[in-house]
Amino acid sequence: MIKQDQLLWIDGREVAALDGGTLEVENPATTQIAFVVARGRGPDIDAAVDAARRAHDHGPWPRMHPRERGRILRTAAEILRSRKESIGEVETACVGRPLREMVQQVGRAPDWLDFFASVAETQEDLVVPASGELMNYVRRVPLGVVGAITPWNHPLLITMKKVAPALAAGNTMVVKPSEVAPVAPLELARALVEAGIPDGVINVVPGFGTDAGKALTEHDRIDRIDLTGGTETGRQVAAAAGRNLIPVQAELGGKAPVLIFDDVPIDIAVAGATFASFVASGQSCIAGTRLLVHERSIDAFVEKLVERTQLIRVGDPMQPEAQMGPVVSQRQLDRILGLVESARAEGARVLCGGERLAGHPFERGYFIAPTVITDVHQDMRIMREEVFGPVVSVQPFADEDEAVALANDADFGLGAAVWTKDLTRAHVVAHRIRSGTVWINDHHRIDPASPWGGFKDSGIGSENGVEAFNDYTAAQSVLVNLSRTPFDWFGSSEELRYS
Ligand code: TXE
Repeated sequence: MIKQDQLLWIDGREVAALDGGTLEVENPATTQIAFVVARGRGPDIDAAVDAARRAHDHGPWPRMHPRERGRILRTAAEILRSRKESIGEVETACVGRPLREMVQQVGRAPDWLDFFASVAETQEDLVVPASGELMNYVRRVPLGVVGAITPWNHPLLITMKKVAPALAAGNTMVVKPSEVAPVAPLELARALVEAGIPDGVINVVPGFGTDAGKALTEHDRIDRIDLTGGTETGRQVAAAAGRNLIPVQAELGGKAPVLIFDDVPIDIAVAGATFASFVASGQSCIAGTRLLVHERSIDAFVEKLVERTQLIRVGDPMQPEAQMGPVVSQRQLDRILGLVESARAEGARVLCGGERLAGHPFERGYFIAPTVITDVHQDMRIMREEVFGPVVSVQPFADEDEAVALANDADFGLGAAVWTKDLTRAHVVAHRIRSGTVWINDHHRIDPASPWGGFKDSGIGSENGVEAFNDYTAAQSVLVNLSRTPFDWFGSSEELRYS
């Protein structure tokens, strides 16, 4: 049973905020308070950075053999797996996503610890062909203290995508999870501490972006900052990183196109589209929000899509039959419905949904009926801005070139999907789309081995995979003089000087 009152994790123990402050986490399905969590501010971030700094500069973690680090990370993975039901309930209580999906996602997240433990254990350093009588070997050393700022939409998984590679590479960390859903990241810290991670290696300080987030981002004693969040937050975090001359990795907003060619049977296309669009009430940076459908099949597609969308069972996310829960907050609800209203005002047609659900069991909670919009054009706000809700638009295209042009006509470039039976077209179109990930006849799939990052305004750098692990290290070049001839640069003998 996970406690309803949660503290900060700093230097290997649970502590209250220095000023005793707390924040309340609301259950979006009931609008009741699910958790009261210690609220960190600048001084708590300072304490966490101090602990992480000490653990990095003087502690055993960065110097530990990678297999020893790997053993601790794998133990934490097993602890988390054994708690997937209870942590899944925490996630549902904080974000409202159906329990059956959250338990599955929480059960998957520990794979990141196993994967990056393996990467660290099998990493080989390089010897490079420097000229002269030199041996030049290159060590990969941890960067130091990594700050991570994480969002509410997949609280444990997104935190894990940063924590697993950073720790495996020997860094220490301060994580500032979202004020909306900080509990599962705190449970991640607990599992790592129980697994035997040294004090100060992992510190988790919930708090608001404007104070704790800003304090971490602008801290002059961190060595890298990672963010998953909105694009505006990304600009602020990247600017602060620039001032401190530290690397930044940012995964930001998206507006994923889903290109559906007319060789795909309508039922399969509609099942793929609803999966792309409505999982997690569309609150995912890679949610398929722009359905681009060949003009020959669009009428049949839209008819079936609306029918299917209206059958999605929205309900109490704790109940196993619920397929969709609420959106996360009043703020998000207002924003989503505001964007739907703007689409109506600009001439779009809302074929289903587009409103808050009323009546039993929706008396409380931020439930929105899944929404399908047509008659859109590229200039509408609904087509340009990230909605982050259960809202999808449908647009026709006449041929491959038009489909690609529409897909690429966005400020974002995180995820995209292509649906076709034509093998060549699938690959060619995927290569023409400016986005970090493209699924063919699928959506949403993610793997610790699979690079994950955004082009354009969707971010900087990439998560997952061996390259992401390397980005948590710096190359240290060690050059060894193998010459037996003595030299004296400032000596009188030409021979000795330039040998
Ligand atoms: O995100 P924020 P919000 C998008 C999505 C959503 C919008 C707003 O479109 O509707 O962003 O969501 C911390 N310095 N995404 O308001 O504010 C904040 O405390 C340092 C896409 O929830 O960006 C939280 O921990 N930190 C996205 C984290 O940033 C700051 C996921 C994200 O919150 C800060 C979430 C600051 N100045 C939202 N301001 C995705 N890519 O999946 C905020 N934070």
